[in-house]
Amino acid sequence: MSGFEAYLFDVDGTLADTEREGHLIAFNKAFADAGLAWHWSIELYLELLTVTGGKERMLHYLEKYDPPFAGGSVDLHDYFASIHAAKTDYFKDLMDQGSISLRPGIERLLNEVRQQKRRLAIATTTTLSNVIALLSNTLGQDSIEWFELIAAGDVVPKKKPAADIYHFTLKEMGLSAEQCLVFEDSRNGVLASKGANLTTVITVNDFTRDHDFSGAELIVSDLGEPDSPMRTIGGCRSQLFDGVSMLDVATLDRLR
Ligand code: XBP
Ligand code: MG
Repeated sequence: MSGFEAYLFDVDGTLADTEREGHLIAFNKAFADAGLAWHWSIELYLELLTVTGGKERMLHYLEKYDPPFAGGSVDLHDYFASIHAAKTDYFKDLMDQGSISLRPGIERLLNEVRQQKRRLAIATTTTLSNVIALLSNTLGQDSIEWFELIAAGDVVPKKKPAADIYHFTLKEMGLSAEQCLVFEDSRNGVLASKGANLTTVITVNDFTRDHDFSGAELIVSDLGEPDSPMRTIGGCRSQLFDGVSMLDVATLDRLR
């Protein structure tokens, strides 16, 4: 095959803008339920997002902003697990309410990739049930089967920016890095994908547009739609996309 055999998608910030209207709200609801005076503002959450993984993020927050609690007698691992489970339930509720839609071009590209018999997978730091909730509520229950693999959350020892989740995905799918194309949205994401020597397309969002995406082959506003052109922002091979207003399989194969 001359083009990419497999398309690997990150979830949060890439498939959909899930952080502000999903995860942040869910975290604050779970904190309130636990009687904690922790309320994460958007500004604080922007900083906390540098730490991937909800449980890891909560520990980072405590160690930095509430050291006495962090150093106290509570078994933080179990404590965070219970809060994170509540947060995940709230995230599902928000997805079930239809509060989040897919980013421009995602559904179009997923359908084209399937029509062209290319392989699909997800490689994400988020919890698996969050992925299921997002896909079910945006593309329908059957869409979960579109992805040969949904590599998520704690399935690997080290989360992004470590490359573990991408190495795991390549191994599980029996693919080489050259055969795959990655879609990400953040610095942690591009560090992880490039750590596995994967060709990477970045679609920026409000939370990540100022990140350092060094190493990404292509950086764009989004994937574009016929009636809503994308903007090319940069990337070491962006010159291949001069005049391109929408990313589809044929244009993306230029990166192969
Ligand atoms: C983004 C993350 C996740 C979410 C929260 O994942 O870092 O931790 O912010 O989800 P990605 P959890 O961009 O790799 O999809 O609370 O389930 O971790
Ligand atoms: Mg992301």
